[in-house]
Amino acid sequence: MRVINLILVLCLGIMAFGQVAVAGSKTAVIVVDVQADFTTAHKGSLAVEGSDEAYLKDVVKATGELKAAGLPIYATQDWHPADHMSFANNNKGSKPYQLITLKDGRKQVMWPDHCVQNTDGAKILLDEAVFTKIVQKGTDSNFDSYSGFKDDGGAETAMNKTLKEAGIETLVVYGIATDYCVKATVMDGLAAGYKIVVVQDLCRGVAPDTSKAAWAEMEKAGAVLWPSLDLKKAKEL
Ligand code: VGL
Ligand code: ZN
Repeated sequence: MRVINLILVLCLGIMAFGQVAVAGSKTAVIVVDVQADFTTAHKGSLAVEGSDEAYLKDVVKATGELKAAGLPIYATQDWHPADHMSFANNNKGSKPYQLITLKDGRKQVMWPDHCVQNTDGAKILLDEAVFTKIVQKGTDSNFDSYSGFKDDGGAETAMNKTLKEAGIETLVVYGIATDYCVKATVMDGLAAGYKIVVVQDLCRGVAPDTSKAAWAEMEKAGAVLWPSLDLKKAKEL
């Protein structure tokens, strides 16, 4: 073989390897439940401390930067029917934020009515054009679903199938609430085999003690906690 041909073959080989290397390291972002009812900025019914305009601005900015870096962006959306079992109003004698025991023995926190389907409170507070897909959860009146992957009855959302079909192996996760939906989504994502980075300053929690415990639980299960977004590192995941 002439030297020039050999060089050509080598170059093509290196280019092909480069393609494979890029395609093999697929990372996606999941923005968890950044919805009006969870924010103080929108006077939400279940407003989480510190979910003000400045927080939303940071989330929008970070999400835009990650998208510009080529990462597909997914969202979860809490999307309850009005008769949902997690609402204190639908459980006689219960009060919001109270922990009750259900008839089948499961524990369930009672919540104010929130994220009712097709209401302003359920709206995601980012331009929906940024998302490759929005995965709705908590749609079954009989089961809560903090996790974006499956509800408390074990029914899977579209999340795992969608990510698998897209060849996603690594997830960057942030949103609301640290101690409920962020934690549950991260734990189920790890169990499903994804490598997960959680960006702490882009998360807000319902309560400080449960949020602190949630960070420890996620880290123990294998999640990597980043205090803030490092765009350069995110591109290299
Ligand atoms: C959530 C409570 C009830 C959350 C959803 O997004 O963390 N918390 N439903
Ligand atoms: Zn909910």
